[in-house]
Amino acid sequence: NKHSSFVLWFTGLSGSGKSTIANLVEKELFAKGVQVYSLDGDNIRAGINKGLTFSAEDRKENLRRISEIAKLFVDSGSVVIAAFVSPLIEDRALIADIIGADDFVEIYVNTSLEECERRDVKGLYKKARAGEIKNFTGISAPYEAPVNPFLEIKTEECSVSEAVQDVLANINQKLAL
Ligand code: GGZ
Repeated sequence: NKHSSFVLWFTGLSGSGKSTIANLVEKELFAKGVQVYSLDGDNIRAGINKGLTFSAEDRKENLRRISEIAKLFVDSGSVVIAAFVSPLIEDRALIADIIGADDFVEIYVNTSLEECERRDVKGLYKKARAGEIKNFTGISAPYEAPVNPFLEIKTEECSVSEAVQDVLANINQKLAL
């Protein structure tokens, strides 16, 4: 099953739903016979990027390394799914530069801070508010929304499966060689 390769890059706040949507997109693509590989915080920050903090400098390095890895997978013919907060416009420009603008497909998972904090799936916002986590995106560190993403998903206005279908429908053309 031949298809073009590129990086689907999900950016958004902690708890915005990036991983949920990304994981389901991966599953759907795999079922279609697409060679797909996911990079996320769990396999990256626990491994190769162990030791990096959430300072602006370390986030940039985190994202730079991830981009280099993503590029290798693209070179090997995979569609790469990457779900990272990646909060700064400047850092996402670096990511696009490393991967190549044509292969960098930016998906903005737009969930309001209020909603992320209301969900607080991992209890991190509560800790951030209490000052137990510093440099927390949205609370004590910035999140800069993409200005012109390939796709924006407003999770407060659609279901998870609608979000997944939206992504799939929009990359269909890109998949064709
Ligand atoms: C933001 C943090 C922080 C701080 C820990 N700020 O919801 P999660 O838990 O699973 O996703 C967040 C994840 C963010 O890691 P990334 O590698 O995606 O960030 S970046 O792209 O900015 O480098 C959250 C958890 O790690 N987490 N501390 N201070 N998110």
